[in-house]
Amino acid sequence: MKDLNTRIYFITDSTPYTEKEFLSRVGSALAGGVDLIQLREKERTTREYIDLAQKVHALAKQYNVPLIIDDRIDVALAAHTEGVHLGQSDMPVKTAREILGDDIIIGATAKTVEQALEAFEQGADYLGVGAIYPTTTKVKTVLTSTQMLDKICKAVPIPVNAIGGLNKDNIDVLKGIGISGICAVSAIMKAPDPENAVKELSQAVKDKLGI
Ligand code: TZP
Ligand code: MG
Repeated sequence: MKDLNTRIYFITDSTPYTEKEFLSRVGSALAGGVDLIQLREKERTTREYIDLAQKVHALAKQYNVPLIIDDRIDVALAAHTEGVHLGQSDMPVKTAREILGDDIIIGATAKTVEQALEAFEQGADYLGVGAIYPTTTKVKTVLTSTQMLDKICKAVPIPVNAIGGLNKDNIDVLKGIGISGICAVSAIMKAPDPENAVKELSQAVKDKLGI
């Protein structure tokens, strides 16, 4: 199993920003101390996705933060990023692992214990589970209960992160569940000051969840 810190996992959304503003916000979040970052692009061409991945990777490297690419193993390979995140309709974890080898981080989305076990058995390094709350971020998802999150944490030995509508003021519901961290898009991306938002979120995770 990899030595992977998923405590504050920042997932980006570049849609409302110019590239300059987006990269500035990503840099600010990195300065705030995120542990893991995911570039999540749904509309860009392959070439644009690779180009942005290279730019975000250069930033993330300055902070020694691994960069995960959403959905696309070709983009992850092209930009030499540390990992890839695969949803239930993306390439199967098993296939991605065969192509990418053992060293690249592969994350997977799971909403049931069966999906969690399958992803783990196929070689996933961490799981994202949610949405815990309704989200304003563009995503095809359904709500996942904290009971299911708890069951998934107990079923697999790899890090499990909660995702969906999470912010510093509403994470109490996760208390006592064996998550390794939380994923956040809006709470960081849309904050007036992403650096400060990460610091506050990190403090809340420590105070309220003890992780
Ligand atoms: N998967 C489940 S919810 C979600 C994803 C990608 C979006 C989370 O975004 P936010 O803004 O933190 O609610
Ligand atoms: Mg996906």
